[in-house]
Amino acid sequence: MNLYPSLMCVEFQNLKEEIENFNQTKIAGYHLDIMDGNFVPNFALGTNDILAVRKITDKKLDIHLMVDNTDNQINCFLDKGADRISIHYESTKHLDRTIRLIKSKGIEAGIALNPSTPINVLDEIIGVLDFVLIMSVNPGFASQTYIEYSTNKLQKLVALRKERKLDFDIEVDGSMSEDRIKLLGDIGADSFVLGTASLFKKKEKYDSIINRILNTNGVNNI
Ligand code: S6P
Ligand code: MG
Repeated sequence: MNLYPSLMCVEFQNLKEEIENFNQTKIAGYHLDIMDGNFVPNFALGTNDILAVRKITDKKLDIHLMVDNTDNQINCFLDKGADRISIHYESTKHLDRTIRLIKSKGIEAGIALNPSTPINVLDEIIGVLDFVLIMSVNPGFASQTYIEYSTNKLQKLVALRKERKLDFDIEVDGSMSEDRIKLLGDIGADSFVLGTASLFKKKEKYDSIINRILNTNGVNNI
């Protein structure tokens, strides 16, 4: 199980301190939401933010691009220290080309799906992907309500992975409470974005929350 706190939810005046704190925990890395004000009705993070975070952690950087016309924008993100980049199915005309370009740089490549986008749009390209990101809220904002049909969508994706004998990682992003992580982890999701639902609205230390999530989900190397 891989946990990625969303840096969009961190108080930015404390960013360095927060990352130094998270660096001591068993998270897999950081989730960075890049928003352009077009693909989603909000702005968040940019290329310099990725560079800055890269300087203060060795953990993975999981970049979630919510920008229009990813084919044209992708070059801005290939040399910033990302370990994983997801691009939205709905954002681009040439998914295959852009996914292969990301992979050619040694970066894990994933496709993110908006809640209403069915998984069958991945039918042809699925074998090329390192991961699929299921959005369980409409992208653009933290602190939203979980969209219930995302659970069924995850079940379909897990079944497809089994049927095709593939091993891509499945990440879920949006309103991931501790209970929901358990439920979705049992179904077969591997990676989870931690935001207000699981981490930032709690008064507890991050380390305790992260250890509890890993423990509850049978990850015993803590
Ligand atoms: C939303 C973004 C997400 C949020 C995350 C926050 O557009 O892609 O990564 O940062 O969902 O978590 P929560 O628990 O507040 O939904
Ligand atoms: Mg995200």
